[in-house]
Amino acid sequence: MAKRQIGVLVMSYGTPESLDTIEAYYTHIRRGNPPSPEQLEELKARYEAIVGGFFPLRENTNRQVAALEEELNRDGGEVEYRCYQGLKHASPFIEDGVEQMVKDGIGEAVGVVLAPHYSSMSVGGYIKRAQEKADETGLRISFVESYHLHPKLLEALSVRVENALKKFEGVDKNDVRVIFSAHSLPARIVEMGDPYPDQLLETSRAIAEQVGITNWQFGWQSAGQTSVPWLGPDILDTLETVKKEEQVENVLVSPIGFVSDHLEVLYDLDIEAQQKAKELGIHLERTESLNTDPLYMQTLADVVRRQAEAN
Ligand code: FEC
Repeated sequence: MAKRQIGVLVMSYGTPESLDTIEAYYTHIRRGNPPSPEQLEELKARYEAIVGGFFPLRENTNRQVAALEEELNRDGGEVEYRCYQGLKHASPFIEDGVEQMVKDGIGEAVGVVLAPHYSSMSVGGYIKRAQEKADETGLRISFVESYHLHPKLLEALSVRVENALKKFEGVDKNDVRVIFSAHSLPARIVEMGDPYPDQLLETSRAIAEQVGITNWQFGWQSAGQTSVPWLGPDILDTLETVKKEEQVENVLVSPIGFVSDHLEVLYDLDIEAQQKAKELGIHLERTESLNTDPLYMQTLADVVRRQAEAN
């Protein structure tokens, strides 16, 4: 008997194909408004700085999607899961992923985003686009909205914090200020009652408990350059405050809002924040990204299976 087939739309941010396509990518992020020449140059310079024009997020997303498909089908059960990529700002776009499933004869699907915390401005946006395309094409789809307290995710993140704390040789773990971080969003999400800030704090608190640390705080990073206020304070200001007001000398940043090595980690933390820390005389380390950590793949597989069963 043929196995029941379930499509999995694995959604992720997307990255340019090459330095030449940064403008089109940036224009898409800005909802069709091209960036000014200065904005474009500034973004190109950031990509050039991380890896000389190689875009790590693309390869990392490919690997994550392949590893998730393997994990989902590992037990050889009655269901065959088929994973499709759907990117927010690059090809294959979210709509392309849905269309491809339908072309391949898939009738039911689950969508999941490679970002554990829900905001109407992040995950909510992915889901809206996928649902619209699914309605248009007749695909039955439901979504995992968040998985920020999944025990396996927490374990993977806690192990990373424990390992990175060992880099501060001779320093007691509670003398290292751990800053859990995530992408900032426009501050109006707070008035909208968006769960994003609370979910991030819940993840931070759970990791701190597992690792047994009390010296931690949360910090926002990578705010956009727009005229509206963004959630803050920004991590660069936080570094300055903790050094000047609390004489903190050792900081570990754990970017729990991201699951992969990409610009916001490799530039905003490893170059920009590191530079700031050097100026301030702070020893700064960062936890490793999840990428294809088996515990992360098991987290995703578990939430996808549960969603499929709930359908
Ligand atoms: O490595 C790469 O090529 C891509 C790295 C990347 C990730 C990422 C994740 C998130 N973003 C989120 C929100 C916003 C909002 C705006 C915005 C703008 C940018 C720009 C770049 C960029 N983001 Fe991003 N984001 C990444 C890259 N992001 C490049 C444009 C230049 C800049 O502002 O730095 C503002 C849009 C606007 O102008 O209106 C809002 C959120 C996440 C985490 C969740 C997720 O992955 O979806 C939230 C990775």
